[in-house]
Amino acid sequence: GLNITDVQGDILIGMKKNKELFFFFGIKDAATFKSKLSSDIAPLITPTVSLLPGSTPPNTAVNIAFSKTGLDALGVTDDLGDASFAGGQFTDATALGDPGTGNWVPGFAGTNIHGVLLLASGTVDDINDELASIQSALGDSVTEIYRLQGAARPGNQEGHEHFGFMDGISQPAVVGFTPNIHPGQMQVPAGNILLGEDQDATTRPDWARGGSFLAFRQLQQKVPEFDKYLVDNALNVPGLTAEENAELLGARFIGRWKSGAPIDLAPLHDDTDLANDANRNNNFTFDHPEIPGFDITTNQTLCPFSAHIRKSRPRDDFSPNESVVRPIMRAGIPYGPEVTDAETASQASSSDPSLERGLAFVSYQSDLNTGFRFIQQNWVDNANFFFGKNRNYVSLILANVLSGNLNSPGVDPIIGRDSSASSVAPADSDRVVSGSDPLDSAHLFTLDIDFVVSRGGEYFFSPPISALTGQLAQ
Ligand code: N7H
Repeated sequence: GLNITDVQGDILIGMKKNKELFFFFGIKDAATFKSKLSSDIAPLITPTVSLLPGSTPPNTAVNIAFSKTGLDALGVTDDLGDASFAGGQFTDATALGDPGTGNWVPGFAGTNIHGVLLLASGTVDDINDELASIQSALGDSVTEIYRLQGAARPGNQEGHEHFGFMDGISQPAVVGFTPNIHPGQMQVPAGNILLGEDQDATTRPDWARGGSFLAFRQLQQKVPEFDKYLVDNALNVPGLTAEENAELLGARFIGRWKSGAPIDLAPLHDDTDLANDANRNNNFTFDHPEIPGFDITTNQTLCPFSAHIRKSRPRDDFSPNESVVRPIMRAGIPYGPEVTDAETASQASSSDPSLERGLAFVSYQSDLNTGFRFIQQNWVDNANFFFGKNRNYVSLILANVLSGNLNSPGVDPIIGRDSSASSVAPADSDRVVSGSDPLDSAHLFTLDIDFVVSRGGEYFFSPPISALTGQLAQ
C-alpha cells in the first residue's frame, strides 16, 4: 500500500488552507542546502497522513518540490522518466499554446528556478513567520527568485475561482487511498498520480517512489472582460431574462453553474441543492440514454462539447467508459485581489500589476505528458477535439479545409488557444467556439480576447519525504 507518511500532503489530499504562498528559489550553495534540507527542512514537510480527516494538521503546512535544473544543482542526475519535466516549462511554452513568453513573469522565463516551497495556513502572517524560519535555516544557500501569494476568495466566494465558479469538485479517486468514492468520480490506480506506485509503467529510481510531478502555472484571469463578454453575447433562450441568458452562456462555457451544479444535469437553471450534494454533483457522463433519441455525438443541448469540464474530462465521449483517462490531481488556489469598483465600471482589468488576479494552477500527475500537458495541448487547445463531434461531418471537413474548424467544437473558451497552426496565434486573436448556444449548436462564438493569460510557470518534482534526508541530501 501507499506510504502516506512519506507522500507529501499537497499531492493526494491538498493542504486545504485559505492562504498559500508559492516561494520560488534558486540554490546557491548545494552543499549547505543539502545539509539544511536534511536537518531543518525535512522535519517541517507535511505528509499526507497529517492532513487526513481526524488528524490535527499543522498550523502552517509546508511542501517542497524541485525543477530539473534544481535536481541538477544538487547533483542528482537519475532519470525520472519524464521528458517534459527534463525539458522544463519554458521550452514548452509554445506547445502549451502560450503566445510566446512575452507575458511570462521574468522569474519563470528561463531555467533559473530550482525549487518551490509551498506554505499553506489560515493567515499570511503565519505563512511569513514559517518562511522566515525556513529562510534563516537555509541562510545564503538559496536565493529568492519569485513569490506568489494565493488566497481563497472572501465570504461566500470561498472555494470559487475569480470568474465566480465553484472549483475543486471533481477530482480522481485514488484506489486504495480515497475513502469515500462518490458517484461519477474517476477511479485511478495510485501510479497515475504517484511515481513507482500501482500501474506506473515507467521505470523510476527507487528513491523517487511516492513522488509526483507538479505542473505550476500562473494563469491571469480577465474577470471584467469575461463578464462583459457574457453580457454582450448573452443567449436568447425564451423564458430567461437577459441576465439569466448571460449567466447561462458562462455556465455553458464552463460546464457548471457558479454554484458548481453541472449543466449536464441542470441545463437551464442553477440548482444549489444539486451543487451541494456530493453524491449527485459529479454523477453525470454527458450521455443520456434516458432521453429518447439522445445522441452523444451530436446533441449539445445539455453540455457543449467545448465546455471547459468536458474538454478537460470527456467522460462518456470515450464511449462507453472513460477508456483513455488523463487523470490529474488539481491543487490550485486563486491569487490577487477582488475586482475593484473602477474595474467594474470600466469593464476592463486594470493594468496596475498589484491588481492582477487569477489562478495559481497546480496539478499533480506521474507523467506530465499524459496529464496536464496532454490535456492542455491535445484537448483544450485542439479545436477539433472531441474528434468527430460536429453538426454535420461532411460540412466539418469542408469547413476545415476552407476556413478552419468552423463546425468543430472549437477550443476551450476558458483556457484554450489553438496551437495546431504552425505558429501559435498571437495574444487576443480570435478564438472560435461552437456548441455554446443550446438553440443552435452551429452558432459560433468568436472570442476576441484571452480571458485567461498565461504568466508562465515551471514543472517540478515533489519528492517523497524520505528523499529529503536521503538521495537529495547526499
Ligand atoms: Fe479547470 N474555471 O473556473 O473556469 N476548472 N480551470 N483547468 N479543470 C474546473 O469540476 C478553471 C485549468 C480541469 O473532472 C472547474 O472541480 C479556470 C487547466 C479539469 O469534470 C472550474 C482555470 C487545466 C477539471 C474550472 C482553469 C484544467 C477542471 C469545475 C484557469 C488543465 C475537472 C470544478 C484560470 C490543463 C473536470 C470541478 C472534471 C474543472 C475553471 C485551468 C483542468 C470552475 C478559471 C490549466 C481536469
